[in-house]
Amino acid sequence: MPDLQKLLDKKQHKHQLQATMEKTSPDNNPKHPSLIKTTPGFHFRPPPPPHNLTTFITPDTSLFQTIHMGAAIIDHNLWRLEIHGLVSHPYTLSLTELKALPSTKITAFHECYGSPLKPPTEFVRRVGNVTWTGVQLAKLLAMAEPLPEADFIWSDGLDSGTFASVEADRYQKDLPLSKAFQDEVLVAYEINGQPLDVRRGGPVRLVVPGWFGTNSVKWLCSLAARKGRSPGPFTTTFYNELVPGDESGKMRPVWEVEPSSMIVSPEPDVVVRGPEVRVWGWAWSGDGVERVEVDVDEAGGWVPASVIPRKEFEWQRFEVTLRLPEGQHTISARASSCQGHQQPLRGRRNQVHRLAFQVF
Ligand SMILES: Nc1nc2c(c(=O)[nH]1)N[C@H]1C(S)=C(S)[C@@H](COP(=O)(O)O)O[C@H]1N2
Ligand SMILES: [Mo]
Repeated sequence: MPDLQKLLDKKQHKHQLQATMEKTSPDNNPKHPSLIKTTPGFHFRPPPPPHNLTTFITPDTSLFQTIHMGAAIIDHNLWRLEIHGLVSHPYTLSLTELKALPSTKITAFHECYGSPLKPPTEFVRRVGNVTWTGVQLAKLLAMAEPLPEADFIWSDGLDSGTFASVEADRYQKDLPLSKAFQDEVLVAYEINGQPLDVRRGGPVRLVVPGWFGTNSVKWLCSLAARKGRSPGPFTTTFYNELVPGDESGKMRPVWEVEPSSMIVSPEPDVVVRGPEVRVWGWAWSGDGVERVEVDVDEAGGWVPASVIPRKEFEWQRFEVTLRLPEGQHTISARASSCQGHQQPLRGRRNQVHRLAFQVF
């Protein structure tokens, strides 16, 4: 293993064209000394309804969970992270060594794409907002010095089993080098200041802010620099989608999160005192939300809400006070992102959130 601190202090990493020999290659080997067992079976814990997600930071107990094949139970003393593949300096870190490296915190929304078995035409609001602590992936990769031909980082989770009748001996995802080297991407060991528990992916997981949860590999054990995309089921069979609006049937990976929003208050079906009604909620997008508008009774008269600008990758609070006459009303919220993408009104996983309530 190279001298970690010395390598970390290096301002730039040189690409060395020398051929490298990998010490070990644990790829596609479900047997790993630290793996005690994988509890078999799909597990999904739904999030609370939007009107119960009132806090800026979502407590771990209110954050949804998605597990495809089963949760990996890991011996923390035997756990190792291997950084290898097309790199000049492959190395391995223990948990103690990882935690001794300079750490970073990032607050980010965390959103599940939804079932990869269904077309993304119905709304999905599996989302929360949490603070992660860990080491920047870019720092770990810089120490290994990826070779020029590497263009993806393949990341492996220690869970294995079957999902939708497809067997896998690892949960493997990939990130293009351009995203892997962004400051926000962490090899994380804490959520909201607490160690990651088993179902959260402990002891260590990847966190890819701005991208769908599926890319944030839990029970992380391997980061490999490779040429090309991973051939595993979670990057080929699952988690690719038709480019919305493209007629030619072009596909794209499930990567960056599209703009979305949800109304936290008023909650559906309540009776509130008018005529002034305060509407507020959360909005998020991989590229940040620039604008949120609220519509009353589907009349298309979109009223701008105030939106808190984004600092990191957190969800953004929006708020507007409407003057509403007595009676039943339907409101919708629509977010537009910094790159000019807008939430669709219908027929898509990130379609606008619409709800009805009564004013007296
Ligand atoms: N190893 C592994 N990582 C995984 C998964 C998994 O099944 N196995 N599920 C992914 C999906 S689809 C999502 S949305 C997030 C969910 O993270 P959470 O359960 O901590 O909310 O983890 C991702 N990382
Ligand atoms: Mo997900």
